[in-house]
Amino acid sequence: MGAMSSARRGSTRSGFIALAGRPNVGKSTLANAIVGAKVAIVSDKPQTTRRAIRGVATGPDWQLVLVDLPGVQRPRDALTERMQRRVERELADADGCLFVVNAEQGIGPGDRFIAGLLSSAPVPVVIAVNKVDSSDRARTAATLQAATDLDVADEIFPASARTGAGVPALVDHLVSLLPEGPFYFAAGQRSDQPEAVMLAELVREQVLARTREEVPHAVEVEIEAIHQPRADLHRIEAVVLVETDSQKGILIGAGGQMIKSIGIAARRAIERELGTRVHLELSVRVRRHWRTDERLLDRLGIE
Ligand SMILES: Nc1nc2c(ncn2[C@@H]2O[C@H](COP(=O)(O)OP(=O)(O)OP(=O)(O)O)[C@@H](O)[C@H]2O)c(=O)[nH]1
Ligand SMILES: [Mg+2]
Repeated sequence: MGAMSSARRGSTRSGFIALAGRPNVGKSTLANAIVGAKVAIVSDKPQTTRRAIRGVATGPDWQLVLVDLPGVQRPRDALTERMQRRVERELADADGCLFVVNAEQGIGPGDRFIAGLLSSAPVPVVIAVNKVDSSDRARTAATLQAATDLDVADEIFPASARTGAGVPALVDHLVSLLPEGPFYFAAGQRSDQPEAVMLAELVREQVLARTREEVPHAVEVEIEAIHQPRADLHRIEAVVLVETDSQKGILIGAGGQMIKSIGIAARRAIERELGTRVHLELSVRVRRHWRTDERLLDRLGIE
């Protein structure tokens, strides 16, 4: 008995919390806010996240692994089907689910669909009513009530991933849901993504910030080479894949202006990430129907 309680005193909590929610509600922004580092790219376009990304937040005696996931939607092609299957697998394996909704937009059919999926989940569900910074009091109060009426969550927290308001209370509660156990990741590690995928995502983020309509969904980025000729320099070759010649034209832009501005912004983001100077060589290649090419999706790590 005495031995057991002394073992407990030194014990740690750790586990996995999966993020669920419609596209664009701020799941990735919230994961970044909780981790305190950029582990997932963010954009104002829906369907930004394509892979399950583990973001790691570590405290003195706890480790919270957030599984950022694609927004839940109706499956359409091989890409979105893979994304949805991944969401279901990750939810089944997690210790809890953080269901994110939009305070200003309120609870709609898409949120009810997800609540239906989660009502049979064998793990505790917590709702974050996000974006309270862009919602007024009355709207936020109405969304909090509508979230309660979904009758799927044990706890509901108002939060702003953008300002950080409400995030500490949410983290405290999520930590309380974790089972006792050793850390899964080294204390300094923030993400499970391979370096090449993280760098490709930083390029894609700059494409998403500059394109509209169908283009953001048609773009994927692949890193073809990473060389480090000197300690303070990386040379990176990246290819932006698109599906049609007209998308290629849009990405190159008049006089090559568009690809140039994507390249400059992506190079800066990559320099911050790697902490060295970077030479980034970007090219744009048409790869028809990449979203239905199972072998390419495998190679891109979308599984
Ligand atoms: N005002 C405000 N905007 C936010 C907040 N959190 C996220 N956003 C914005 O909402 C948009 C979508 O954010 P993401 O984090 O990419 O959303 P997501 O849920 O991960 O989207 P998918 O990956 O497409 O499912 C971006 O423009 C964010 O800057 C917030 O707390 N307040
Ligand atoms: Mg996302």
